[in-house]
Amino acid sequence: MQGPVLSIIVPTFNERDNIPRLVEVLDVCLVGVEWELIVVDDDSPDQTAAVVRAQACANHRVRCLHRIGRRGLSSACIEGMLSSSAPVVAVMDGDLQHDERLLPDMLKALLQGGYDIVIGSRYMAGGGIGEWDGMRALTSRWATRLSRPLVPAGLTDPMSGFFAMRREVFDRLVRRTSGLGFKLLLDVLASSPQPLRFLELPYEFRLRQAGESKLDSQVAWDYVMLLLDKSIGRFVPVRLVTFCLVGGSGVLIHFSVLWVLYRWLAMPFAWGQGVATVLAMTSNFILNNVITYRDQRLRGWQWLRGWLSFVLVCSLGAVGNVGVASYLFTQQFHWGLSALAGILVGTVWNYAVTSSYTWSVKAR
Ligand SMILES: Nc1nc2c(ncn2[C@@H]2O[C@H](COP(=O)(O)OP(=O)(O)O)[C@@H](O)[C@H]2O)c(=O)[nH]1
Ligand SMILES: [Mg+2]
Repeated sequence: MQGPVLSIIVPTFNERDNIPRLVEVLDVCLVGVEWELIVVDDDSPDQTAAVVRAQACANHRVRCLHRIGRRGLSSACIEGMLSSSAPVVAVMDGDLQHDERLLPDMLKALLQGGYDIVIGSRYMAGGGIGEWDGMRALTSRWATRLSRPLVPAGLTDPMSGFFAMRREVFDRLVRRTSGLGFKLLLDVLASSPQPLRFLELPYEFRLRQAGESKLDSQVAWDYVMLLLDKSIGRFVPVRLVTFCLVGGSGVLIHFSVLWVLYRWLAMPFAWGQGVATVLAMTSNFILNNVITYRDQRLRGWQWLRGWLSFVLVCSLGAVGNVGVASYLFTQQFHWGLSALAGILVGTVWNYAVTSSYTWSVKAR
């Protein structure tokens, strides 16, 4: 029996009530096509994965990729695509908001050649955003505007979550993707070594069938990180940039605390300096936990363990900082330059070590 020609990758988080209907509509619109549905579920508490597996028992076209301890729409889709062998891969939401009837046309356009990627567009003639409220429509328009420098000219909907592409195109760019957040299409377009030849097909964004949207402030933050990664990420890791900004805020906190304790309350300098150091480190840890490493935020006991390791690592960083600066100073370097070199070494150490010990960032 021939393998699938079209793999439809559907990321899910708490979509159990949408799955049976999703399989039904795909079955209807893809008659005559060798297709498969790969649902990538991030261990949804509502047992979406179990519902998908139950469907898979009755339908050989369905399978489930169950990820544990992970979250993220884009990375889920990327891993789903990597698990498929079909010459065409499509990405679609699991809540039936995307119009599956576009899939046959997407497949046809890609198999005939001439296009690398076919995108379902809500913003071209014939498409629509359905019943979004004013705020959501405005946010989407702004997000689209921000993405302009990173996507091919003429594209109407770079924020679309519904698209299909040829597998070899995906294989060429997958190692360059950021895999951050919600906007995989933007990631794909900006990661391609050559501009992708695209076709857009209009569709009307439908109302969610069951369950709730997962769009929240985290998604907005992930989007900012994706834009930064795609623009300056080639030169410097985005996390390092936010880590340094947080470090800058720590210096302000340090001086404010020291001012209060030493100048106002007349505490001995060494004591004031010690308290200021611990408070600044704690504030840096809290901010890095919610900003730099938001996608793997530590909570509960993990938070305490993380704080301890952060303070330990940064204390060693401070020793290195002072050591390097003092050494350079004895070698007749300018005092400012020596201090700067010390800060640089300390920061890079803190960043590198806390990224693997405090937050243990995965390879991608
Ligand atoms: N695997 C996975 N899927 C997700 C995650 N967040 C959202 N999704 C799925 O991505 C699709 C789009 O999400 P949705 O909340 O509907 O976004 P909206 O349509 O922009 O409101 C849905 O199928 C969600 O279940 C996630 O962290 N992991
Ligand atoms: Mg949705």
